[in-house]
Amino acid sequence: MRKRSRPNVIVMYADDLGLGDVGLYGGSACRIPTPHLDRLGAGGRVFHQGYATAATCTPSRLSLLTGRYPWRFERSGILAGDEALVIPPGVHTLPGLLREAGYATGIVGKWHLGLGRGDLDWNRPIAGGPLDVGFDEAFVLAATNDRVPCVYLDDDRVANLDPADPIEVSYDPDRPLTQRPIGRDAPESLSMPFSHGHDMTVVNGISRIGTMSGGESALWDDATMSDIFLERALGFIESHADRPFFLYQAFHQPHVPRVPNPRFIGATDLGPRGDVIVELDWCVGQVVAKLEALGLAENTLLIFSSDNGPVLNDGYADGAVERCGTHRPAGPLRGGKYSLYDGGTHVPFIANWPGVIEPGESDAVICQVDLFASLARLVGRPVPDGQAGDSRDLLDVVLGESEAGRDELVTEGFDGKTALRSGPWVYIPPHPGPARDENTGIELGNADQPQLYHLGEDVGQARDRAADKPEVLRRLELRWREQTGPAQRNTRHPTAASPPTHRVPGRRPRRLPPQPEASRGAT
Ligand code: NG6
Ligand code: CA
Repeated sequence: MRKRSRPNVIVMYADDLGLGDVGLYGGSACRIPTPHLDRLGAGGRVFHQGYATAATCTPSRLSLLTGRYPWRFERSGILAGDEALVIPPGVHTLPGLLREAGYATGIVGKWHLGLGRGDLDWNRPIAGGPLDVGFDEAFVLAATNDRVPCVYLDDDRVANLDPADPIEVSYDPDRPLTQRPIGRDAPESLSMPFSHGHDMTVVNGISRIGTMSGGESALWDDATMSDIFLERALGFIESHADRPFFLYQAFHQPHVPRVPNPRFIGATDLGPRGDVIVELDWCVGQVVAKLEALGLAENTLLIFSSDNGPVLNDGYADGAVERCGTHRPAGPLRGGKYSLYDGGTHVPFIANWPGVIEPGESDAVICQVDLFASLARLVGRPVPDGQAGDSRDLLDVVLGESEAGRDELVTEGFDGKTALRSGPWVYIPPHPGPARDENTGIELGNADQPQLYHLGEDVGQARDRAADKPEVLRRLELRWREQTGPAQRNTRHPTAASPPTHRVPGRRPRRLPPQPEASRGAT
C-alpha cells in the first residue's frame, strides 16, 4: 500500500468508554448503536488487545502524552480541579515532538493534567497548561465535567469570563465557597441527584466535586458541550488543512455527569449513558466527514481509544445501572474503571488511515504509551535521549505490517496500584484495600494473595492459576518487582513548585502507594 510521510494525526480519546460499548467489539450484546466507530474499525485496524496504562483518567493521559508509565511520576493520581500541572518541566511530550516536526498541534476537550505551577489564578492567563507542553492551540475543560470550575479554557484563559465577576475555586472541605447552592444542602436545586460524592457546588442543576464562586458568564452548558468541542475540532482541522496537524480530541463522554444534547435523548434504551455514547459516535462521524470533505482522509492517521474502562454508577443516579439490561460495558472483561482486572485498562483501540492501513484485526498487545515512539518514527523524529522511556515503537503494528506487539505491560488500577501482563499471563500482586469498590460496585482486584490469570484461555479472568502455576507466578512476580520497585517509581525530573495539597472531598490525598507486604524488603 502507498505510504505517505507526515500525515495528519488525530488521537480521539473517549472518557470511560468500555470495550463492550462499541458495536464492533461488543457484538450483539452491545445495545448502543455506534455506526461511525464501527465504520472506522471496518475501514482500519481493530486492536483486540489495546490498553490504556491506567484504569483512571489523569494517569492514562499522562502516559499518552509523555510515553512514560504514570507511576514513575511524583503525582499522577486523579487530580482535583485546581491542582498544578503534573507534567514536570523538562519532560518531552507527544505534541511537543510533533510540533518540532512541523505539525500544528491542538487539543480540544478534556485536559485533567493540572494547570498552573502552584500559583493558579483563574482570572489571569494561566502559565502551566496545554500551551506550555507542546500544544499551539487549546480549547479544554480544566479537569472533568463533574469537577469545578465548570468553565472552558480557550488557550490559556477562561473563555467568556467577565473580569468584574472573578472565579474562585476551593477543594478544601473546610473552606467551601457558598455563593451558589451546595448540592447536599439544597437537593431541590438538583435535576440529577448525586449518589456518592458530587455534592458540592450546583451548576446547571448538577452538583459537582468542589466549590466555586463567580464566573457566571463563563459557565458551560452541559447539554451543548459536545457541539462546542466538535465545532472547535472541526475548525482546527479546517484551519490547518494545508499543513500537517496533530489534533488530540479528548471527548468528555461517557464520563459523568452524562447530559446528552436533546437531539440524542432517547437514542438508546439505556438512558443518558447510552445516549451520550451515541452522541460521541456521531461526533466521530462528523470529524471523518470533515476529513473526507476536505480531501484529507487519505492523509490522516486517526487513532481512537479510551482513557480507562467503563463504569455505570460513578456518582450520579442517572439510571445507568438500572437500564443497562443485557448490555455489557466491559464486554467479556472482568472489572471496569478503577480495576486492576482487564476491564480497567483493556479498551477500544482502532487505527484508521485509508489507503495506507489495510482493513483488518490484530491480536498484538499495544498500549497508548507506545504512541509516542511510534508516532516519532512516523514523522521522522528521534525520541529524545532519556525521554518516553516506556514507549515502544510499534508503528509497524499500528500500520498493520507486523503482529509483534508488546510482550510485557505494566497496568495501573486505582491509587497507583499496579499489575503486570507478560505474554498471555497477568499477575496481580497482593494489594491492600477492598476487593470491591463500595460506590461503583466494581471489583478492584485487591486481595491478600497474589493472583494469576491466563488471558488467552480465560479472557474474563475467572480462574486464578496462582496455585497451579507457581513457576509462572514466581517469574512474573520477579519481573513486576524489577519493573515497579521503589527505584523505578519516582520521576527524577525536578518540579517547579510543590503543588498545593488540597483534599478532594471523599477521597484521601494521593500519596505514593505503600508497597504491598510481599514486596517489602525486596530489591
Ligand atoms: C472520582 C469520582 C468519579 C470520577 C473520577 C475521575 C467521587 C466519589 N468519584 O474521584 O466520579 O470523577 O474521580 O474520573 O468523587 S476520571 O475518568 O477522570 O479518572
Ligand atoms: Ca476516564
